[in-house]
Amino acid sequence: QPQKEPELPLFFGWLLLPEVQERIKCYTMDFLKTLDTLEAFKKHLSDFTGEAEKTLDLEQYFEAKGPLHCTAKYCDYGKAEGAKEYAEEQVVKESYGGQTELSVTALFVTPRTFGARVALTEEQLKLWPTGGDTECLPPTLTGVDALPVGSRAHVTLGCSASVEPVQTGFDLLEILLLKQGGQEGTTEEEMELGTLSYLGQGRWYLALREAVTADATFSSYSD
Ligand code: ACK
Repeated sequence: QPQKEPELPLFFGWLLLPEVQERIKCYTMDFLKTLDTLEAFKKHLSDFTGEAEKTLDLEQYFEAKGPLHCTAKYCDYGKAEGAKEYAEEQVVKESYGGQTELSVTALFVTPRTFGARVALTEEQLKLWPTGGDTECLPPTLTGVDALPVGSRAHVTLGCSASVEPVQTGFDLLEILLLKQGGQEGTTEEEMELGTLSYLGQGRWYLALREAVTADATFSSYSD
């Protein structure tokens, strides 16, 4: 009788502890509320709405999807390339179920997604898959190789209607490329939480003055 292969999850990643999810949701919703009221944001409102609409409720605009987490390896139940190899890595097995602290260093908003940038530690980067930053990128997103490893690490906080959460990582990479390319925010504004920049086409980036920490468990998730 052949041994049944262990089943692979939708993804491996760092899942925020339930009480931490609540805290992060409140914190990030407060940011959306504030952003909504800024004159600078209102000036570029048509990036998000039709020309006719004069108001927007960002909290309604983004829909939360599933538990808050930072994806390490997307496996798609074994259909994604390298899923099995990743699951078999020693460091993955050893780290599985362990608790760690994620450091959120920025929040970003685009017409498609709302996310939190995560700065992975050296330890956490050992769980970042080879090629994780460039996996399944849209062809328009070029130059990602030049960004530091782990640049794509994020927590999806919400997506607009009919947008899939995989988009959040793309939006973050695009923003980081723009910033690296020297396109500083056309608008920069000091907020209580940090420096807010506008990078055109509805892309907003808030570099937090102080990183927000979030306790998480390295584990896997299946729908
Ligand atoms: O917000 P995320 O990181 O983006 O969390 C979800 C999670 O897997 C479950 O869907 C992420 N995801 C989906 N497709 C991919 C992909 N091709 N490469 C990397 N991450 C992906 C999605």
